[in-house]
Amino acid sequence: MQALYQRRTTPDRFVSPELARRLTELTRETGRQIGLLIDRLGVVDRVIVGDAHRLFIPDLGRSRAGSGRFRGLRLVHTHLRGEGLSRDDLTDLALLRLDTVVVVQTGPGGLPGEVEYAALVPPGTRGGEEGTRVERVRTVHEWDTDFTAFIQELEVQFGEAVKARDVSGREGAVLVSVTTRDPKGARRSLAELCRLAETAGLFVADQVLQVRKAVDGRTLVGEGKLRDLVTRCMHLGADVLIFDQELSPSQLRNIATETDLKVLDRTQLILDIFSQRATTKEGKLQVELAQLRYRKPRLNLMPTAMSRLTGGIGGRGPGETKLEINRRRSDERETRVERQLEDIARERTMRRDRRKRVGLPLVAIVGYTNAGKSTLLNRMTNSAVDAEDKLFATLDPTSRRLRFPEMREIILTDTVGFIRNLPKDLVHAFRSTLDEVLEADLLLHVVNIGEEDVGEQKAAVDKVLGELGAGDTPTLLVLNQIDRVEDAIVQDRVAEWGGLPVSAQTGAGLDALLDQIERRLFRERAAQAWEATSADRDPPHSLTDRDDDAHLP
Ligand SMILES: Nc1nc2c(ncn2[C@@H]2O[C@H](COP(=O)(O)OP(=O)(O)OP(=O)(O)O)[C@@H](O)[C@H]2O)c(=O)[nH]1
Ligand SMILES: [Mg+2]
Repeated sequence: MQALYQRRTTPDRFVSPELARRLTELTRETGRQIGLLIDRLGVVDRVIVGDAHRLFIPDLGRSRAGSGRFRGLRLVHTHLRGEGLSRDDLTDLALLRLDTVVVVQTGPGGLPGEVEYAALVPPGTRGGEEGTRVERVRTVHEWDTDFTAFIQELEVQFGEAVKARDVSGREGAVLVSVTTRDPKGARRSLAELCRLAETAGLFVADQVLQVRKAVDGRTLVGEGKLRDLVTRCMHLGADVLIFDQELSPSQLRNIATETDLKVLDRTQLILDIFSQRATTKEGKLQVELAQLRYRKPRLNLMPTAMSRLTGGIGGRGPGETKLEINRRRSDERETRVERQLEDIARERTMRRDRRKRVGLPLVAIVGYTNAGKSTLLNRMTNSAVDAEDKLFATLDPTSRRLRFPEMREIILTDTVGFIRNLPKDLVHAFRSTLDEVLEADLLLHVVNIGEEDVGEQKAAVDKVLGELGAGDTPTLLVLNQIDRVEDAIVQDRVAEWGGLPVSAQTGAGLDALLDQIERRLFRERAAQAWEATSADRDPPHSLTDRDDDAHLP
């Protein structure tokens, strides 16, 4: 067996007849399958001895030879009982991206018999089923296909298929969602994941939704699906696999190790977007804190899976975070970032207290990402805050004064958008920013009624508000983007939820909204104050009578 390492085959044969014969002889002697991994030069890279039924390929490490999508290794192995290429063979072919898998039957007297081989082929190839083509040859002696030409042609075909799909040069990703329940909800969530991926600068090559009876604890999707995903990624030139579900550290490691792809989950994707978006010092620190916390339980478990992430999607950090950092350094950094954030939060509190002393009511605009919060702030205060058709366009809160008649004023604050399944670490890290929401006297909850799943979006926002402890803050529901839908739909929504229909874009309905805000903040309060104070027999205290010259940052 050891001597097999010294053997080689000419590069232009899949396997030379002499080598094949040596393998079948040894198989006959030992009663075991024997396999060789052979590189492109025809040199034996590894000898693998299996049992009578199967062969276990050892971990080949993560380095892929050459620049192509193939590993640059082919597997040639023997079968004992006349069975053809097995499911395991095809799995190895796809998961390990082998150049080809060759099975040589051990014939009577230990002579090489019939040969079967399989290779991955680009989609749409004739005779290629599920992206794999299987061929049969009567004996190795008759087999004169030129291997070098064969693999070169395949690589060219793959290259062309990939180029035809992605002209943008962005990193390609395949999105995956696994659900045991309502596929409709999962589909919508997947569509949102698609927008998130594009926002992060990825090219979405494909989306896969799998409905299963139960999710696989080890790799979320089953073995067969995983193989299918790898083949798909290879076909599409995608290097990234993104799951809509949160992956446990061990699932992340298992999938990354088995597929040799960059693997992310929804949380990581959102973190990546935030780290690209963060511009202020506070924003950057908050994202870094969230990343540190997300990675902490994953640091020890997954040196390999994480090292795949250095650079590009999922590997970005706004601060000095490097993925290689060890746990101790990570803890130290976390403490330091927390302290810096506390300092900033203190300043923010002081600013807010000052505003409070001046007596200006705080109104915070909250809502699902891309609902139109910034557009509304701009429209109401005549400002030019960045408002775009992008998820998470706003990260840092912006405050503007808004003046009502009779010298009444408020501070209106635009905040970071929410999303369903908002990562817990992110909510915590953004705590000080979200304090704006907690301190508000009134919330404007903006929903986009043009969205099909506006109900779910609204519920997701209510849920986060509850978690933040702002569930009891007086709230005005703002049904935005009425210019995009039929009147009847607007009427239905109003009947169901109440709220004020507006269009932040056209300005329709804003007068009524302003009137409501004023009523809620001044008239109703004044009335309450009047009741309270008259009970105490004190003269009423006007809420509008404030020091307007007070300095506001
Ligand atoms: N047709 C229409 N489009 C609107 C309206 N309000 C906002 N938009 C558009 O919706 C997109 C998102 O608006 P933004 O104001 O950035 O939304 P946001 O809630 O601040 O989003 P994030 O900060 O990313 O969470 C932009 O392209 C706006 O032009 C509206 O009333 N009608
Ligand atoms: Mg915004």
